[in-house]
Amino acid sequence: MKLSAATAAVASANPSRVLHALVKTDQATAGDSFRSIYSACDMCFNKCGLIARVQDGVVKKLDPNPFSLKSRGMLCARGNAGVRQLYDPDRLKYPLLRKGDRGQGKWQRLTWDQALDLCAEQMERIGREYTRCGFLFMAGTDMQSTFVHRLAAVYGSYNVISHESNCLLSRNRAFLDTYGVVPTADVLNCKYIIMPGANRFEALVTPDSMDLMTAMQNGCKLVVLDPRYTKTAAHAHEWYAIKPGTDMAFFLALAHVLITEDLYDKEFVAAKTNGIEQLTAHVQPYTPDWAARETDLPARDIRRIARELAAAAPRAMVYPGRRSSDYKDSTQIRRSYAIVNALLGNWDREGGLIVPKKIKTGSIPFEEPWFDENPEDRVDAGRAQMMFDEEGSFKHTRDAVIEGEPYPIKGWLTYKTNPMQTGANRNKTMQMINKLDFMVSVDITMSDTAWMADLVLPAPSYLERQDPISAFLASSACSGVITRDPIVPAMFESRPVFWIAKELAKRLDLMEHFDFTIEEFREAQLKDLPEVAEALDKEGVYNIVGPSYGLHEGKRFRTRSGKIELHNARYEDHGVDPMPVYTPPQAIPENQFRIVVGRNAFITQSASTNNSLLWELEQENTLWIHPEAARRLNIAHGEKVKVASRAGSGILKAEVTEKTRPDTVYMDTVFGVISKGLSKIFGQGACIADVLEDEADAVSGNMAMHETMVTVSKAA
Ligand SMILES: Nc1nc2c(c(=O)[nH]1)N[C@H]1C(S)=C(S)[C@@H](COP(=O)(O)OP(=O)(O)OC[C@H]3O[C@@H](n4cnc5c(=O)[nH]c(N)nc54)[C@H](O)[C@@H]3O)O[C@H]1N2
Ligand SMILES: Nc1nc2c(c(=O)[nH]1)N[C@H]1C(S)=C(S)[C@@H](COP(=O)(O)OP(=O)(O)OC[C@H]3O[C@@H](n4cnc5c(=O)[nH]c(N)nc54)[C@H](O)[C@@H]3O)O[C@H]1N2
Ligand code: SF4
Ligand SMILES: [Mo]
Repeated sequence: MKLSAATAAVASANPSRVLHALVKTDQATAGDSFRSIYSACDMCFNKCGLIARVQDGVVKKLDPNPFSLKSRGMLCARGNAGVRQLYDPDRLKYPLLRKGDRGQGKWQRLTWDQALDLCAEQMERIGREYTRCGFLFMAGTDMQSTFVHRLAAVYGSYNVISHESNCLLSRNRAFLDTYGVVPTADVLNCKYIIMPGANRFEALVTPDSMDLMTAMQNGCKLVVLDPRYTKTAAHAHEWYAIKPGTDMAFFLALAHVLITEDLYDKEFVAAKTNGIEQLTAHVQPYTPDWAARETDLPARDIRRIARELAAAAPRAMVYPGRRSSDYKDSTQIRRSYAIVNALLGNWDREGGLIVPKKIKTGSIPFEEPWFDENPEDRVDAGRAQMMFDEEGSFKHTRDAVIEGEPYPIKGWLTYKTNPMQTGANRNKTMQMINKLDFMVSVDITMSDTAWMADLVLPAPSYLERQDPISAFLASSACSGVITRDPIVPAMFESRPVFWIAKELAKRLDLMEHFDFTIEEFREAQLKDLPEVAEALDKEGVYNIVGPSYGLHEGKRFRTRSGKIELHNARYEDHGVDPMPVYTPPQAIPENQFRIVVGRNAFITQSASTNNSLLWELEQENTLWIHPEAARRLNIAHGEKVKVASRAGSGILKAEVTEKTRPDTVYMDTVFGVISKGLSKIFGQGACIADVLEDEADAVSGNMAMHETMVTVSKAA
């Protein structure tokens, strides 16, 4: 805090000199064995800039890198706790082979040669017996995931999944199909933000989380829609505990008011959008009074908010949000956000939706070999109306593997992803795994997914790795480039996935595609970018400065009509409604609840509850239940309850709280682990993936995790 205050106070006088002095202060006083080394945090996907303070080869502390405009001198609680991820006694130390039944936890230590030979043999055999597409690759978000994708491509499988179909694909689908590109939000310069189903003060996204604070200090109004009273709701000017699954009704009603009261940006809409006539007719029935009945928001507030938004436009927005793995019609829900934004005319304007510049890095190209015997398409093809080919769908792939249709999948490699906790319906993930001949998992700890694998390979943490260069997009003139060099050497026998992929390629006769070092890869990436290389060296980050709005002026939108698609004719070709049509969410049966997913500021998805520093903040999860509901069920605060759905059940303590609607319950992720390798949290709380049913967004195939109804009862 002191550092950032001092930084802010003096940076304007002579930014560079002052910051360099701050970065180096400790080094001057601490002696020769002390080093300050730049890196990028990896406790979540934000890649905040950091400086590691190292004494005698030991990482003592992680500080924010004040040069990083994206993270603005911030390193959150999880970022600070990264030291304990590095020195976690639960780290995987050497390759392990399963002995005994799956999930029994009996392992045999292997040498790397034994482990890689076995893995390559299985890949070769499965490729031969089931075609190359019989092997599935799944990599989480990481700067080295590109090498897993490369291995899959040269091996010859197009069955590759990223984490995105459990995260934000339907949001991307909706905005891409409206604007031809997925924009970011210029939160910093905005004056009126509606934030539906996003939680920027707990689910941190840099710079948006910090920019929202600054914008609010500068007078920006924040309206939050969330069935839960989150920290973001607590700081908002207005919070509405909207009925889950009804946001589209609210936004269609906003569009109704903006159009019928002539409040929308007519000049902008005439020049840049397609389909205002159709939209005008379409939203006629969607009145605020109608929406009030659907959403539980008062009609007069819906009208007032529409008028206030219009008055603040174009510095007014519906925040596009992040995770959209929630409903079966999430693409259409997010389309309704995109359409209201278009009516406000905030596109490419200060305080609106923007598309910042991104640095184009080079690469070492490769050619994908052709395998005649491979099937026509991905295994999940055709299971959603408009799936992204490169991302696929975890939900649909898992179904396909269980069914063995349209063809069998028998091998699975997971890297830095933990679907046993993050894929809804854990029973189905187990069924999927039981269909496989061979599963290999690359992780830093014995995650629940690694626990189920045949072969577990230990990876170094982000503080021990050399990564490629990564160009990232962020809003408000702070996109940039960052990289990682090892702060300390890789511990134990851990090896980066680049090395693993290369060793497998060697054994599979594919070495021509991996004949380079990471240094050479980085050189290729930065070949035409000497200024980036220099900035990374001097300041640990390259920031793109200058305004990030007004960049699209005069350009054609990359959509069929060349304009913003209020009405999307391409959707009709795919059997998708060209404008969002509201269907009420399934009714909650009597004495049941809807369960929703969310985050707090000190847990990252499935990856940080066992961290000894963060564990001090939360040692088990609880079930949030409203006092009215608890009274009806005779459940006391702190009492153990059973939460059960058609998918499965869990037992955990009740947290009786007004922070959730009477018809909605909630629990944090990553407890109720099955892995005994996670020693701090094993045996604590319950696993929400056990309870969540696995519906999918019809258009994108994104997992839909908020469609589950549960019963809650006293645990026997
Ligand atoms: N601390 C922390 N920060 C993170 C992450 C993390 O794990 N931990 N993960 C990062 C990642 S990968 C992502 S994708 C982002 C996620 O960022 P967000 O999408 O902002 O985060 P979630 O917590 O998933 O927010 C969803 C919110 O929607 C609410 N909700 C549920 N149903 C409805 C509904 O029908 N309508 C409305 N209006 N609201 C609803 C939930 O109660 C929840 O509070 O966060 C990123 N930042
Ligand atoms: N129940 C539930 N499900 C969810 C969500 C939720 O909040 N709750 N959120 C959804 C969202 S938005 C997302 S983005 C996805 C994310 O889901 P995943 O892609 O599964 O990502 P994480 O949960 O972060 O899991 C990361 C895994 O990588 C390991 N790991 C961490 N660092 C390293 C490393 O440096 N190297 C290697 N090899 N492994 C490492 C961790 O131990 C962990 O097992 O989950 C989705 N599913
Ligand atoms: S938000 Fe926190 S955990 Fe995520 S990268 Fe930034 S500092 Fe690390
Ligand atoms: Mo995510």
